[in-house]
Amino acid sequence: MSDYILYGSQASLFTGKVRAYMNWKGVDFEERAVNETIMKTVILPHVGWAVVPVIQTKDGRIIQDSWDIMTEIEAASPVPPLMPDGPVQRFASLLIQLYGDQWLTLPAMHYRWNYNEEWVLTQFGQSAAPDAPAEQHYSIGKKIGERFRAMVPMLGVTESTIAGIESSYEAFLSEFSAHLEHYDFVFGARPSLADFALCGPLYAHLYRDPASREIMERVAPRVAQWVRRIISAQSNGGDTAGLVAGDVIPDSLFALLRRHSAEHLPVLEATNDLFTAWCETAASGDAVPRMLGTVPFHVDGCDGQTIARSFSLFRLQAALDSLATMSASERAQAEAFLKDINAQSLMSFKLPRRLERKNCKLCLA
Ligand SMILES: N[C@@H](CCC(=O)N[C@@H](CS)C(=O)NCC(=O)O)C(=O)O
Repeated sequence: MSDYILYGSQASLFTGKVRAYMNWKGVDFEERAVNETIMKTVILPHVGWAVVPVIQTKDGRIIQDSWDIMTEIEAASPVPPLMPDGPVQRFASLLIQLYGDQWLTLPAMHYRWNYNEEWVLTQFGQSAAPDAPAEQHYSIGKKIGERFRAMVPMLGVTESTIAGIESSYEAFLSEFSAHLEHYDFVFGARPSLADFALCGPLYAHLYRDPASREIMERVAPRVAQWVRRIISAQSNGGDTAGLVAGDVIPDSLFALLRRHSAEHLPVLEATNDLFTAWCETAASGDAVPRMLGTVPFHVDGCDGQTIARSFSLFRLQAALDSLATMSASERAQAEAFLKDINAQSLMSFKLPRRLERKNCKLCLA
């Protein structure tokens, strides 16, 4: 038996993130495509809702959440490390994880559902019921896909924001491409967390879905090459190639990180205000709602409303925690970096209460 079973699906953003990481890490795992039986016998009883990716360890533990999965595997097999050694690069990695997991989901969902719907529904059907006749795959997939499709307007992808989401995504592609002129990966010559976090949306949706791949290949062929590089990266037990020395954040990353700050920080601040109001009547241990309401957002000249996701604050908390453990000189270096990416407000960003995960649910600590 393998050390890990990865339950996921080819079309899943977060499975794409975890699979690329596990391949690079070289852990012994077997991937199983989630079908109704796995959903009923493994995922629903242990996790509580229909979600992937999930891993099962050799001793039978079930773990959900891509970052928890990575943390588990890092503890069991620390070499080569997923995280950079330098505290500022580690902090920046967690910010980029916030970007990949919680904000690039807008273009990822927009292009999937507005350009690739029929294709992806057939994929869902094939993956969940490979033995069903081919002509049934679309209708099987349609049932599975309905709730994901319903997320698109909730995320704020509407007639009034699509132009901004598309121009921002294309600008992001150009900015990442400019970085990749100098480096093979986000922080240098080998992959680290930031690459795997970007791989979720950029591979599983924006490269793999055919109409989206055409856009990526046309606008930023270098990003498509990076996608192929990250999904096939193998550390062979000891990726010795280096990250940028001196704990420096390459300035070729600033343009895309400034984009993230401009678009996502106001959403995070507004989400934190809703969380603060919710906390007023909540007690320690209470489950935090996945959606706290809706908040305004602005993207390349377009205005919309997006759901305020408590999980975004949880990912932000991980980055703020890493900032909090820095020495004074490291903090000064982090502050200079945050100034460069117009995110200096993060130096004093405070969640009203700590968030933690218990039994796969977000709770008040
Ligand atoms: N925070 C989770 C998010 C996982 C997630 O959103 N997975 C998607 C598929 S890529 C899903 O199953 N969503 C269903 C849901 O969240 O209800 C992680 O990082 O693993």
